[in-house]
Amino acid sequence: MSNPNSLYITTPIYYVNDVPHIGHAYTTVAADVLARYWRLRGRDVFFLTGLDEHGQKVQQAAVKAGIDAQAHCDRLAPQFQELWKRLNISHDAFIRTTDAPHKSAVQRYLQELFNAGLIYKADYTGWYCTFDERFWTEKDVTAGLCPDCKRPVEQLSEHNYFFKMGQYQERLLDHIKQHPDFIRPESRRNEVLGFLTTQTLGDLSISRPKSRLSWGIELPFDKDCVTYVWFDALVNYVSALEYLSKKPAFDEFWPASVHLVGKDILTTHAVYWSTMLMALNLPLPKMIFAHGWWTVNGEKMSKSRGNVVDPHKIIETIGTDAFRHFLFREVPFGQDGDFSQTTMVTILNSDLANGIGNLLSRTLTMIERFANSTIPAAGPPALPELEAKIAAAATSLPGKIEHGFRSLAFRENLQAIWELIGLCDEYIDKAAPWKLAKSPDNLPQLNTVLHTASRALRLISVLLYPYMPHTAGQLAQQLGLSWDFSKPLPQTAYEWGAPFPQAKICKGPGLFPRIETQPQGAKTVSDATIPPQSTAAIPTPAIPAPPPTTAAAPAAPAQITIDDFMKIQLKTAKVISAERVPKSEKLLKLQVSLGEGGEQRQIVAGIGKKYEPEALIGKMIIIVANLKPAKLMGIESQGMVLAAGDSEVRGLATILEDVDPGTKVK
Ligand code: ME8
Repeated sequence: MSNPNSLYITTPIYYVNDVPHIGHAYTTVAADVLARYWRLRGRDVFFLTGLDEHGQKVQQAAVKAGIDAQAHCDRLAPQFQELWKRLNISHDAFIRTTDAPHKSAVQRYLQELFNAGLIYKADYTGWYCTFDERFWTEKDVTAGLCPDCKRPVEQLSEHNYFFKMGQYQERLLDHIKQHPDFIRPESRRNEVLGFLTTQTLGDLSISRPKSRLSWGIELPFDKDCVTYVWFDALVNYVSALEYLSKKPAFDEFWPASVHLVGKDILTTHAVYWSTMLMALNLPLPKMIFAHGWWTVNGEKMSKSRGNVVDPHKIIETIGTDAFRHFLFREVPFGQDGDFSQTTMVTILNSDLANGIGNLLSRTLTMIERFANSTIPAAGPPALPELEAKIAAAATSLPGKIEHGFRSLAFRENLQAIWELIGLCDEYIDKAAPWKLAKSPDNLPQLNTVLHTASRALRLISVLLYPYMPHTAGQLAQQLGLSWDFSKPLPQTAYEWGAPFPQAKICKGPGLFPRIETQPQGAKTVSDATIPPQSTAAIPTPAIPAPPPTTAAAPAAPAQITIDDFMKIQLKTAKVISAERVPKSEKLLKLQVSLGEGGEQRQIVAGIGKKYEPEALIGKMIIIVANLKPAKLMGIESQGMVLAAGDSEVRGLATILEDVDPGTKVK
């Protein structure tokens, strides 16, 4: 790569045998997160994704759909492109292996290897698996089944062309040993090393007779054969640079900085592609990163099981940024992960609704109320120890994140960002700006708290951008910053101590609504799988059930029996967030938690004359937990807060001792 500022990121090119699912989305969003981070840092990024349109799988899918293979590809390609648009994927090029310039490039490389004597013709007999499109040797096959997919194999004999892959075994082994970052993560590197040290690398069959498979690129030296789909597909990484970039890009971007792939296709990349490049005298990519595999509720995702997760349905319910966040928040990149709606909802509620969403909303609400909607300059310390802790965390964070992106530690980066969010929450709780606001003497300290929280949010917005581009934009805009994330940001954006103009804030609606698992709340997550009979059509997104709008329960009689009383379920609940209901003096909208990992609720309570919303956060209150949901000023309330007083609230009911939220009260 001639230009050290250049960076070339690729995803696999996906087979167009069916609609895209969460696995395809995973690799593509990962590449997008990287691309966005480095572009914002000023690197010249080329990000390539696309489609693998030849081969048996695609031909079979076209036959099943009853249409010509090219028509089938043309029908499916927009579905991938549409999903990438919805997922905010910022690829620079989209390759389709049926593009004419790609086909010529493949033929040119084949001819070059043939002329160099690196491709030869021979007879071949072996056990063939149609599904995996590959031959197996006698020792691989047990009971007539493919060792990979366990489908029956058949014995086939045919003329074939072979690429002299075996002769590169030692060179490849040396390359892997000398370049510790070439195959990542370490466990995958060891797998490939283990294979190359214990087994003999054979030559690779790179042709298919047209009589068996016609849907492929014709061999330039034999009109009766097409090339093996992998020889065609892998070449995309270099052919795209020849015709899909705005300027001649081969010298600038090759070798690729990172090929992102799933663990299923590590061998084809680490062994086939590397040896092909050696034969072509081209440098090897700097890194091949094989990430893990998503299962669904512990099971392999497959069409026949009917559990293939449809990204469209998830986006419809929780939104693009929340989905992008979820993909990397829990599962370390490189390891397998299990998709479950419950985990997704728990992560989203705690990280987004109660985490970053709440931090922004409470900070801006206080700036509105106590600082005339302008971020104040910092005054003297309010809580010196916590302020020092925040400053230390925030100062080291950009460096940590950069290191994380170099090693593709997507999850660790999010963890570090959320540590800062947690520190800020703790800071606001302890500094209690709503108390400071009561006396003009405390105004300088109050300003420090508001300033520090805003400064942290500014940094968080930059660092979250690669994962959640839309949210980052909203954060910046609400903080009154005029940042343009489509261009590199100045270094000062990453510096904790950089000047912070006293900007006017622009508070908008909450960033993330809370998600319910049952259809009683604001938003629900419905089944996100693609039905097994799904065709190539874009699945219709699930529409969440509308929340019930039942009126409040009738007034209780003057005297009730113990049985009547036992019908009322009272519970302790912890206030997570609180804000005023617009245009109401009395109503506050509370989000309360009924315990670790447990339920959360929204309650609208008429306590706004007595309490400032900020003063309630973290308080343990008592609620009627089994009251039918009702709407107050158009906002759903899922319960009632117990308070003393008649028409005027005098105080909230609470428990003297320290009990867990969700504890029954009787
Ligand atoms: O293999 N979990 O295409 P493909 C995580 N055309 N990632 C998954 C996944 C899952 N359950 N399922 C799929 C091909 N993926 C070839 C590639 S490249 C020159 C040719 C992702 O449509 C993951 O990136 O089968 C995996 O490697 C890729 O999709 C396979 O896509």
